[in-house]
Amino acid sequence: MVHKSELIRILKERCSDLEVSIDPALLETHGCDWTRFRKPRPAAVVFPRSIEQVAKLVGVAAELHFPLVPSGGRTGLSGGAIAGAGELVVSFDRMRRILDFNAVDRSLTVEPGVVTQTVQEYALQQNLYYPISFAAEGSSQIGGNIATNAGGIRVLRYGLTRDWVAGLKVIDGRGELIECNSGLVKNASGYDFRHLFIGSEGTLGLVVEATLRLTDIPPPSRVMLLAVTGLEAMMQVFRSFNDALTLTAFEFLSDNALRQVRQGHNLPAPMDADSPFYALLEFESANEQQEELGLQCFEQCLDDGTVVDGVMSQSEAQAADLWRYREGISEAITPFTPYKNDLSVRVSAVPAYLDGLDRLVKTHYPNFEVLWYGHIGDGNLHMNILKPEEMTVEAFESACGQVNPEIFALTREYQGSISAEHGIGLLKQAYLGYSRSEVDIDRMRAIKAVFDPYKIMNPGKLLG
Ligand code: 2HG
Ligand code: ZN
Repeated sequence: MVHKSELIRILKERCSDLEVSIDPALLETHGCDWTRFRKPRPAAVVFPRSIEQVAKLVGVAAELHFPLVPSGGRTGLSGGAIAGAGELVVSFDRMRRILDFNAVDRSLTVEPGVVTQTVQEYALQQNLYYPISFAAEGSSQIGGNIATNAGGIRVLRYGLTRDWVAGLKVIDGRGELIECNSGLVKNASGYDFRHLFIGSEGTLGLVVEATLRLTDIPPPSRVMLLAVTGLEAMMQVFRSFNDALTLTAFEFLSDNALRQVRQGHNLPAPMDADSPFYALLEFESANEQQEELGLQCFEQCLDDGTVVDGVMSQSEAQAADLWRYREGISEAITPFTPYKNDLSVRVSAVPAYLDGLDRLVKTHYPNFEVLWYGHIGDGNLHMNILKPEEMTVEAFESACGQVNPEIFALTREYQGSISAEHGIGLLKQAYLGYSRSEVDIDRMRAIKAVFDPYKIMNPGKLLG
């Protein structure tokens, strides 16, 4: 690897119109994501403004075998955007244009640095809807969403980012432009590279343009927050609502997660009763019958004892207030440097799996506070362990990591995933073998060699 001063000299010479920064404050902010377990140490940050600039830059990096770390909204939680070993960070902050809207195709073509919420708002202005939604949508960028196949709160109704990408332009590790699918609905002409790049965490190439699908604006919805008596009960509640109505979200949180979110954001108690778990659900309610059905389900749950209390939104503002109890958790616990696991199993396996996890956690972490929340309606559970104030980050990470083999072995027993939606990145890299076989990992390496022969695309992430 050439020295960073030499790299900068070459970049200035060969990519003269490229913005290059070595401002220490910028290296600090742009050299990492939301994870706090690794220190950023990038050589420099570059801000390309066009596909041509990206292609040229990657071409030079390929020649020099100089590692690149793509950087979007930096809201990731697995260290996928950490430049901890002197890499060059490629930020997409200057590629934020909406390039095209096509009303007939119902598609939107954007540069990778466009913020997720901007896409949602633009779609609404066109009387259409972009359904991918999650707490970090106000800062996360589309390129990063694609690189991690972002999920979020409405996956059970609308699927993942993958389902909304109709076309992609990518610069691979040679600096060559790859055009995938051109916005087509049908295309049976062989391997669809688009799906290799989605979820590849920047290890195969850099997303430089995306064509997203849009859909109809959904009917009005209602949000309920319910006090649920246990996990078996949680799944029964899910079943009753899911059978009777069109659910757009079914989330859960543990009692201590509720306590933390209330403290962190100064929120009032949402209801009188206390419960070990709470469900936050959202259902389409286009007419009075559907609302009535929702209330009937609620009463049924009260009768059969699965739910002891609950509230339902009567307006959009109330719905947003209820969502804060769930979406505000991650931010509220950030000061505790939480150790995160992002797990998934099939929905039907959730109660038994969570029960097993809970037992492991109680045995191994009796002195740590462990919070549960997540997208239980699609089988995705977020486990957060809070760092005791007196403990160093290093000692805490190591203590948490010691139990990971047991947690992940249990996950494997259920044929689940050690990363549901946050990606493998740097922090879960050592554990990939719990979700993917050796042969699979070799296959992934072989694919990487095709698109990234010089090993410059986010090295060390995902595959190690
Ligand atoms: C969420 O669902 C995010 O709130 C963050 O995916 C999860 O903080 C986490 O562990
Ligand atoms: Zn999540």
